[in-house]
Amino acid sequence: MSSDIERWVDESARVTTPDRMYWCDGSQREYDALIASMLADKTLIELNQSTHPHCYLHRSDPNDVARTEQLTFVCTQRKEDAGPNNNWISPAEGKEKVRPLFAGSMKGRTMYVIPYLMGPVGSPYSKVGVEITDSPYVAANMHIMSRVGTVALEHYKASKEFIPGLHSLGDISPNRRFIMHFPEERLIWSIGSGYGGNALLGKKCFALRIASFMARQQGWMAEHMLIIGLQDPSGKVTYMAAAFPSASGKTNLAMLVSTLADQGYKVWTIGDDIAWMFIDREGRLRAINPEAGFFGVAPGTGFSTNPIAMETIRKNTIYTNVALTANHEPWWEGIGTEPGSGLIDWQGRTWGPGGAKAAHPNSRFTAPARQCPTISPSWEDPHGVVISAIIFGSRRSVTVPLVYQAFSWQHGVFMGSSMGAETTAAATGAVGVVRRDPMAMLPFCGYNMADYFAHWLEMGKRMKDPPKIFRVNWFRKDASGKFLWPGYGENIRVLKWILDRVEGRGKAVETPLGYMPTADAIETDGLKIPAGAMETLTALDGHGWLNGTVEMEKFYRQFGDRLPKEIWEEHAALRKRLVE
Ligand code: GTP
Ligand code: SPV
Ligand code: MN
Repeated sequence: MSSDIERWVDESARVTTPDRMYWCDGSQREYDALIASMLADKTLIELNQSTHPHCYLHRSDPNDVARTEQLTFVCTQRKEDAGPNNNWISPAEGKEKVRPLFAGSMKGRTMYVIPYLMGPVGSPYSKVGVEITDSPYVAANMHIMSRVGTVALEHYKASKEFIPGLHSLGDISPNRRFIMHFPEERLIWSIGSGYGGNALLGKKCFALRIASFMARQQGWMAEHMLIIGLQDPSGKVTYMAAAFPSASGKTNLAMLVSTLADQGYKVWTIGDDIAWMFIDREGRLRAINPEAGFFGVAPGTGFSTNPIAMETIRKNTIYTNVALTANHEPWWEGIGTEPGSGLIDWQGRTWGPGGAKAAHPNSRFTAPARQCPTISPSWEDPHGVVISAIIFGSRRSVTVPLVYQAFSWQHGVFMGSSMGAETTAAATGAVGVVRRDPMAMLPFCGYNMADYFAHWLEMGKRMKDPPKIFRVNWFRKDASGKFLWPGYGENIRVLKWILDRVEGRGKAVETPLGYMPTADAIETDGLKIPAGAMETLTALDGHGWLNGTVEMEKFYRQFGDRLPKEIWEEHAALRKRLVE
């Protein structure tokens, strides 16, 4: 055991004063013991073991059901380095503010020390974290989401580097909740929440906020992206990475069941939330999925929308804040079955039709990635996969067309940086409000986004043949609020066009926004879609876009002189193309 890790663990124990300390080894026996202890103290409810073997339900505190962006801080020495996109407080003040909350916070509890590896075993791209937590729920989730225990310590022996993350439930009060990042010393402190991205520190805190900071220093990328392999009729697989904001379709796209399967198009899953990407010796962009599991949105996941996810979460899955049927099976809105009578809602109350939602809109499942029927044979390849296309997508009921392609890497970076998105239930706060969410990283970029855009531009220059960049929008609505595009498995039609473009075949017209598919370029055979929908989905809303450029300008102005001039150039060029 390394003295560095031990020293930090001892120091943390002195502050938090747990009754017991337990070092996780990552074994199945350890996982089973964690589950047994949580069943005993009712942190978990056993689900129907014949329909859902080794599946459990956790109900979190009703005040603790989503990431809390307003309580999340990036503590750099200088405020400008955190940028206008982050809440900032100096490292010294941040620690002063939060340290008292950790004092004695683990009294009466067990401290779990969780060494974990982000990325495939044996990969030069993988990195080690150690999370200290007093939540057995977090420990069990980390078992699924990362590679815990001996594998991580083995990697540490070689790399000599680990990212420490101290987590305590505290008293789960939003008034005493802080998710603190100290990127300059690569440290995470999180207190007062047991939920997902607030508490599973390997995920958003390390693999995105701290990792994005490291990635800029070291010349790689840490992105809020799914990774898929698209297999064509010849059997060739082309890899793509796609950034969508939280609760906007990454897991679904990552597990897409192709409606063009009879033509030979199929999607392989590599990751559903985070991509770490590196330039290899040949100048290509390679991606790994640092995670080992899926922490996916339950509502809307159903047998018709995402059968692959449904298959993945049939066993060995922890459900959080879903509803419970009389038969002790998990249930949520959009699962595709009737709940029957005697449904219990996510807060443990009897539910009646017409009432509030039975499952929390941000209820989730935690499931091992290896259980996914479409998991790619390359998903744990230590060298990662070569990325040929990067896709940006978000929820936009109006204005943004179904798909278009950037003219160049630089134009693509501008496209990603200017992306607007309607907010979702994955974070607390209003839902459905349009905000700028560059590269779907607004809540996750551990430094000034002006520098992040500059880093993207720089990465493009270092690649030999950078991936082609695309924008998609599955979420256009008609006047009555219905989705115009069927989405889900039908998104394969858009991926096919993207593949065609990557291979230089796809037909496109040049528009002010970028290259858009010609009327016949997207396969519509067998597609059920309202009359005129395709026209709306591929039309150019010049007026809407001009208004959009005003919003973009407001957003960009916050960065002052730090914004790369290329972004302003692209912004001006878009305006010019729109008014011509
Ligand atoms: P995070 O885990 O929060 O990062 O979310 P995500 O980006 O992985 O989103 P996910 O795939 O879980 O989808 C979130 C919600 O969007 C679910 O309710 C889905 O049913 C819905 N959704 C996903 N894809 C589509 C689509 O193509 N069309 C429509 N209309 N809804 C979709
Ligand atoms: C997201 O909100 O983007 C998620 C869920 O993937 S969480 O782990 O809570 O961040
Ligand atoms: Mn996410």
